[in-house]
Amino acid sequence: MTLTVPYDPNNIFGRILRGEVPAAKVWEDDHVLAFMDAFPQAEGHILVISKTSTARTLLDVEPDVLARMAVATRRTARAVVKALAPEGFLIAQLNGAASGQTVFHLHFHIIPRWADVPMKG
Ligand code: DGP
Repeated sequence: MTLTVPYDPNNIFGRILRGEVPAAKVWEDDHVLAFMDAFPQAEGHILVISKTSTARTLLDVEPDVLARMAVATRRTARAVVKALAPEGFLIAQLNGAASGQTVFHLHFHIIPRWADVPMKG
């Protein structure tokens, strides 16, 4: 996979980080922000992003940033499991337009799952 698109600071997550676009924040520290997905595929769908990195995909993220994101993703998933008691949860992370990625600021999806509830869109 070739990354041909430079990081665009005006991508929607960059705008959320600068406070230009509102978001329903669920957890943050100095490095990572977790917030509700505006187009949820299931109840409790959350996105986890780095506040400091301009990585677009898993391939260009710095290892220390990736580690912080992974820990924050697990922390947030634990909170979602406690709050919503799903039967499972899906961690998704898309790389490149061909995979369906639409926002080129690296992010992890946390999507609660119930066996008898199909995922939306
Ligand atoms: P992806 O397809 O992996 O690039 O996921 C991008 C996600 O971002 C998608 O699930 C919808 C979400 N999204 C797009 N615009 C906004 C927005 O303005 N606010 C929030 N909270 N989420 C958004």
